[in-house]
Amino acid sequence: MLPKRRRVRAESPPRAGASSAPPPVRFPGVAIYLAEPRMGRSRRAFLTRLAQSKGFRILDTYSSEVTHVVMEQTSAEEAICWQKNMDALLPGSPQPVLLDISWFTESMAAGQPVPAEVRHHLEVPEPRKEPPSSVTMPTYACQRPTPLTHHNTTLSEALETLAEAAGFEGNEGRLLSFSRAASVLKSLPCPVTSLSQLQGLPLFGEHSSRVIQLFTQVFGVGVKTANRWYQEGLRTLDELREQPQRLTHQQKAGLQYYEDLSTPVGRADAEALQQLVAAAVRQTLPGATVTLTGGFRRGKLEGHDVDFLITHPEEGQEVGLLPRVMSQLQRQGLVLYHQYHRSHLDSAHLLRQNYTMDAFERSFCILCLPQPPHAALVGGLQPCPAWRAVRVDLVVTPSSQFPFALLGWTGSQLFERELRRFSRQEKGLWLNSHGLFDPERKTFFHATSEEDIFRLLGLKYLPPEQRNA
Ligand code: DCP
Ligand code: MG
Repeated sequence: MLPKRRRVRAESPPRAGASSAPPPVRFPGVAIYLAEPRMGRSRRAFLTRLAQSKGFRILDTYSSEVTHVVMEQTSAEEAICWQKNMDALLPGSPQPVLLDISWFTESMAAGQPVPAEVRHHLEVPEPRKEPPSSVTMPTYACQRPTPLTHHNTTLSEALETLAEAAGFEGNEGRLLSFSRAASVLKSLPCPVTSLSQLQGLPLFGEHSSRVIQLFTQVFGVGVKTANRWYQEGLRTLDELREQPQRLTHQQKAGLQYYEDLSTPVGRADAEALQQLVAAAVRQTLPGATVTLTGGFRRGKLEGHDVDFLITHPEEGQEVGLLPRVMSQLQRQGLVLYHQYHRSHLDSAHLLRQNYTMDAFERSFCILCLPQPPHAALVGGLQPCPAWRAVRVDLVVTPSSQFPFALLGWTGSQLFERELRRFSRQEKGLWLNSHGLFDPERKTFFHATSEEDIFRLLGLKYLPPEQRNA
């Protein structure tokens, strides 16, 4: 996950402008990495120059070449934790010895590497007994658990911001690299302790990306449209409101309910919506079921919308269901906006690989969710709002495709991408929200659960809470 830029820098001498190159390496079998957490950058630079002057090879970046890691004022536990993270970032690399600074100073005094004795070692024996699988990081996010709460929130959020910025610049490659790097951090068993591991990441933050970001927060506005508006001189949402002729129906609704739609939806609201939708669905077609998917199924407490999957155990019963459900919700006064997409369930769609949308019957809507009166505010000065607007996606699937749709709509988005990439590259199979296809035999696989699909792909089952890649 370390960016190229940092690797390049690592090859330059430790002090820019140093007048002479370091003396030749006298001990080619020893490559030392000075781990920074407790050392500080200037001391590390000083020790680097000292060691180089004596013919030691010091690596500025941690890599598979490192044979000796030296730490200062670091406990054995911290050292092991650091090592686990490094192993996860460089899976399969040989393990260097973890040594206290005393080994380094004695070696400097001796003018050569002294034998590493027990008193120099930082390792504690227990973690060494763990099976190797606990410290390796499989390549694909679908091969490793990614919990919702993890040890590296600050760093993963920073990387996700960079991913988002790359997305705004239209740079899909960088967006994916940053998203994958953030996801690796989420899977690490311990916190990353040295920020220097993330040095060299390009920064952003120009005015244009902020405005474009603001516009894309309006429901129905993508990066291209936001960018065009910026080029045309628009800068604020009020300026947009003054130009309704520019806006589609969807964008008008997005602006009208902007405040509510930019306020996260809580789990209680998602559950209340499930009740409303399930009642409308049952009333329209007895026996039909409504499943909460998306981030809430992965255990998130908040989301930008609420995603539901609707099906009926008897295949075919679900056809044409959604318009009737929408009419029912409309009669109850719950629909503020909706956009209906009829199903395109023909085989050509089922085989499409790089689709951005699946072919299910679907409704993008903004629903009006009645809010329970807030006890603390009753009789108070502030009237509590009687309702709030919520973005809701309703998707209908035939029961034979339900497990694939459930897997596809549970996310996270990166997890889905990785799952499809894994299927294609490692198994030669095409996966989407409709099915799993073998292009050689030209056959679809049958599955009755998500577990079946993981099995068909040769993957260990990961429950939704571990798909927060
Ligand atoms: N999905 C996908 N590809 C898309 C759109 C959606 O794979 N182009 C899947 C993955 C998502 C899920 O559908 O996790 C739901 O989409 P959301 O955009 O609602 O994402 P989340 O529910 O995960 O996030 P949030 O909590 O912000 O709603
Ligand atoms: Mg969602």
